[in-house]
Amino acid sequence: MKPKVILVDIIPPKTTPEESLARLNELENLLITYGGFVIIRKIQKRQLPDYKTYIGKGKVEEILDEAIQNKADFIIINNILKPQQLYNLERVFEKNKIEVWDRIDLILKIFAKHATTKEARLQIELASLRHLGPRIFKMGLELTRQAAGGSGGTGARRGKGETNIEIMKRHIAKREQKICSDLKKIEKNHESQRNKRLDHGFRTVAIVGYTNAGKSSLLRALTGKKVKVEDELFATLDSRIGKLYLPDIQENCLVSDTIGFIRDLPPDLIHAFHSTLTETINANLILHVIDANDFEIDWKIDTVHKVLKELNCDKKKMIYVFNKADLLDKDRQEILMEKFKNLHPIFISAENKTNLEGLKSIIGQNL
Ligand SMILES: Nc1nc2c(ncn2[C@@H]2O[C@H](COP(=O)(O)OP(=O)(O)OP(=O)(O)O)[C@@H](O)[C@H]2O)c(=O)[nH]1
Ligand SMILES: [Mg+2]
Repeated sequence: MKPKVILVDIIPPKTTPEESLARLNELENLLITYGGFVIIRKIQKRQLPDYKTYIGKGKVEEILDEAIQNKADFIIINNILKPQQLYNLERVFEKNKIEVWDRIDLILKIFAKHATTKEARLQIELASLRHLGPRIFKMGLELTRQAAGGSGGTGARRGKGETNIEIMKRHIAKREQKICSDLKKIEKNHESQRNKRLDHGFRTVAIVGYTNAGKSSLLRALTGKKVKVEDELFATLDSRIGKLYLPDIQENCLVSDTIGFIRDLPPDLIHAFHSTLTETINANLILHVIDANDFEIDWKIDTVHKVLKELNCDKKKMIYVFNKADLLDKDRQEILMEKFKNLHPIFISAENKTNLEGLKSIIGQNL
């Protein structure tokens, strides 16, 4: 049976109703991708999150009551919490066997579910360790306090607790090191493959974009490469490469697809995926695929820019590919053309293979 979930979003008071709805809808889509079922959606407007529990105290009580009444399995907070805040919340809900996740926990669980390659699995484990790590230390601290037995604890017992934390820390650090060195090896392997391709004189084009924009569909439409296309967030977690002939310049180039980007990805998480993103980082040209039919288009474009900046790719040549044009009526397409005219958008449909010839020409010109 699918887990029953309460979604909670803490937003600044000035957030518009549309924006707050879009934020929760996206979280709900993430949850559906994971395989959960929303029973209640909660929003709290706050200038600053509560430093102890992120959600305000009264709201925590209210959510706990409703969670018990509705037999929720877990609650997900649509923000990035500090380890201490998550830990404090977990302590409120654990008595009723209700788990507390933040946005990153949910994304990591989806990643873990979709990971098929060794590389993806290692990267996710690394990201999880970095995200969970501090929370594990907090648990260690709690153990120490318990071991010390409150104010009357003896030095010897306290010492034992501290040792536990040290052991945990060392264990995590060791595992991180091992994962990083395994990933380096995989990256080396990618590099030698890339060098071989360069020896063949191929130039490279990387497809990037917000998750679910149609990146894999575009790779498939352009190169015939059989890749997974799903109406799910984060369907792709690895990188795939296909060959594309460009008639204008009578040359083959290589096109790569990669993991989708999303709002509020902490840099740590992006860097954990470095190995997968190497094709993007090294590409000669970037195709930024945008779901043109999405009303959240503005901040999704901004999000992709931010992630590219994080990867030092923001100075690369970029083509803005407005995909899913088959879903737009003429008026809307004209509005978008005008609104985004300084991005020089090209409208295509990866699904209907519309205007792919035009796109190939532009790729040729820009290479
Ligand atoms: N109508 C329409 N749907 C499209 C088009 N291109 C892709 N889609 C649909 O959009 C959804 C996402 O497509 P994908 O190609 O998997 O998107 P992606 O960007 O690779 O997504 P992730 O790998 O999950 O980040 C699928 O349901 C596709 O069928 C298009 O041109 N028109
Ligand atoms: Mg994909």
